[in-house]
Amino acid sequence: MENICVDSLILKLHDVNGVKFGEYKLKSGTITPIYIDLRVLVSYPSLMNQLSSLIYQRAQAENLKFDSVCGVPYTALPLATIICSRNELPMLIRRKEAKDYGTKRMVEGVIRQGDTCLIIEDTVTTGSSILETAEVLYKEGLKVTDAIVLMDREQGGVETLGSQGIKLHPVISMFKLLSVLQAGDRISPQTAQSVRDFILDNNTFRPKAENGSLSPLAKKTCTEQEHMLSYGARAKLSDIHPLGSKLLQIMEEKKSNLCVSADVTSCAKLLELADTLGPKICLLKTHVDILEDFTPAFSNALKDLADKHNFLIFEDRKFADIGNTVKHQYEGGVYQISSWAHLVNAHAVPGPGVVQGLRAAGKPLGRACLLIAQMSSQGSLATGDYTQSVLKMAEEQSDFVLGFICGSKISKKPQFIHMTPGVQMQAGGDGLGQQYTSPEEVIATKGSDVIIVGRGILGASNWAAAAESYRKAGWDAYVKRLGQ
Ligand code: 5BU
Repeated sequence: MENICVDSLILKLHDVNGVKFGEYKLKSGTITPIYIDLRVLVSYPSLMNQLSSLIYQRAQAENLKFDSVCGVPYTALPLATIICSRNELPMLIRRKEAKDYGTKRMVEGVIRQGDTCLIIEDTVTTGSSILETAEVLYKEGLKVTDAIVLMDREQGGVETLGSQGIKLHPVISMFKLLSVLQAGDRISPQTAQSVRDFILDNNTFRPKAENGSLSPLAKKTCTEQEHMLSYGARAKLSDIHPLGSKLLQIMEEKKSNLCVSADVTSCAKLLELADTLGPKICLLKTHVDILEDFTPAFSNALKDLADKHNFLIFEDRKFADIGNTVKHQYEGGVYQISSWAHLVNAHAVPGPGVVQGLRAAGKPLGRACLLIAQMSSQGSLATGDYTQSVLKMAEEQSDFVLGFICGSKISKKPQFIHMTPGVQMQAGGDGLGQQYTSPEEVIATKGSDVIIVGRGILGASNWAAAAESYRKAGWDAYVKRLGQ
């Protein structure tokens, strides 16, 4: 199967003006900030071929069963033609107007009653063009169970067609398109946001309240869609913490959502680990107080490795005292944590003062903290209402809190980064309360952003190979989540 990169095709669609931003009037009279016009594709044969392959791959991936293919006239007609020609599939052509002489047929090609026809479309807004084509095919005695659309504007087409018995399979969603164009610096975060708002407010299927705004239920679905933004797009959100932005950029660049928990007891071992695994990770987590031979020189060497391999350092200190005390613990003592750790974490038990104390020492240095909203250990008390209160505390101090330690996504704000410890390829535990979940489950199912792995890697004979398999598993799960 051809290896087609969807992101690069999206950028090409933008290059050829297939996607435009501005103010455009739709058939319905509505002004839209984004206009998708794929009629230009016929002038770009190589792009046309690649997009056709992408559409057909979708049909294969979904294991669709059909006897013929029909493209919605006119733009999808050449796409359907290429697919049928390359894969030797029978095609049907729907006429827009019946001929006023000869056979007066509305559909050209050989029709066998009861056959299933797959519809191909270039862009879907409400799904009405696909329905029109399906009606014509029904009249000829054909069945239509599935349709594939290259670009789904996510304004209710899937739901509308679904309610009529046609399953619509979008190849590129509007949210994916915006996220790639924003990450590629083709559009500003503001433009992307205004298009998202427009799409969400102009969904023909979602119920609207009497005042015309979306119902709370619909809003919930919308913010969930927002969280499906890529790491790169989230890095560019306007009100994200600068360090959160930096971390997300590193993740996107290195294709890594892996944080290694460097739980070793000698400085030399830790530095060796950081140098070996540096290229594979976005974050290195330390427990500085388990080192037997800590010296300030060690922290300088670690900072150099972080610069060399482009990762951030996270000291898993779990501060849990009144603000004044944590400030001293953070910047003073033997370890002077704030001088070398980009990130630290804290329990919310003491109340907001713990963040205030950390902020006093860390903010001038550009640092940030994570709040512990849930723990991976069995019988943890950080659940339910406690977790919700932590979320609230983070929202109120988002100038210094950039995310959470948690088991699954707890905030819908894409600015917050979720990190999950207790990760190993195999489920199970360590006999001392630790409970393990797989990278796939943590990222794709539970919606967290970063996997924190200690013994899963440190216990392997080849650290680099083990780290690579965790990096790949975490990244594959993220790609899967984006495509969902
Ligand atoms: P492991 O070897 O992958 O089990 O190491 C997990 C690391 O994450 C270890 O350093 C713990 O202290 C840390 N951790 C955790 O396991 N669970 C939690 O809820 C928190 C931190 Br918070």
